Amino acid sequence: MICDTARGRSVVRINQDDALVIVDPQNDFMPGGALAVPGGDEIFPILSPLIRSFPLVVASQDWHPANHISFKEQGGPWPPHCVQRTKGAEFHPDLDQSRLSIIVRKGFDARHEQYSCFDETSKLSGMLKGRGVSRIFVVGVATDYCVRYSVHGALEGGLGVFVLTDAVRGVDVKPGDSERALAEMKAAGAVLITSSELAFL
Ligand code: VGL
Ligand code: ZN
Repeated sequence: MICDTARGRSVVRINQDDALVIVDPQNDFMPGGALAVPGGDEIFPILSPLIRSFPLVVASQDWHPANHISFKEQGGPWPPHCVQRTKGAEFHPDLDQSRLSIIVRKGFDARHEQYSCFDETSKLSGMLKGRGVSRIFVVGVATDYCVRYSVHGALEGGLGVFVLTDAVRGVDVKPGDSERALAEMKAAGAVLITSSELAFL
């Protein structure tokens, strides 16, 4: 990790090979939505300055057909959410979309759950590495599902992965799921930091 010290605290200096990856910042995952993540919308004020500062900004979008296998009426664990072309699937109005360079949709195959935006179908690791990206900084929802699986996918894809712990929120179906997910990401090689530890040129 490239660290240096400014006023006695250690910082990670963001450079041209870094990308911000915003996982599923969609209406249905925010308070009032179909699969609301507690405090999900608290991430947006933290994201705004990051979106303006990172050289490359990527967002993923859960994008399900109405008969997706993860929905309760199909035997899955979740209420219907992020159905293609509905309001709930749209990015939340507090997300600054002006600097989004890549949008990755996932979960569009009715028969397969797809929590990771870095799996073999999305080819996102290869696309980012092809653009010279070596490190990604992950934010978004939900810590214990799509953030978790995306982080593991990106590590497997050979990217350096940082998770900004103040800018992720989880569902916590079981209390502590998000904390456990973060510990597991760290054990797998992700670096857990907060947005206040980032420094921009
Ligand atoms: C997610 C549950 C179902 C997520 C997506 O974005 O974490 N969670 N679909
Ligand atoms: Zn989903």
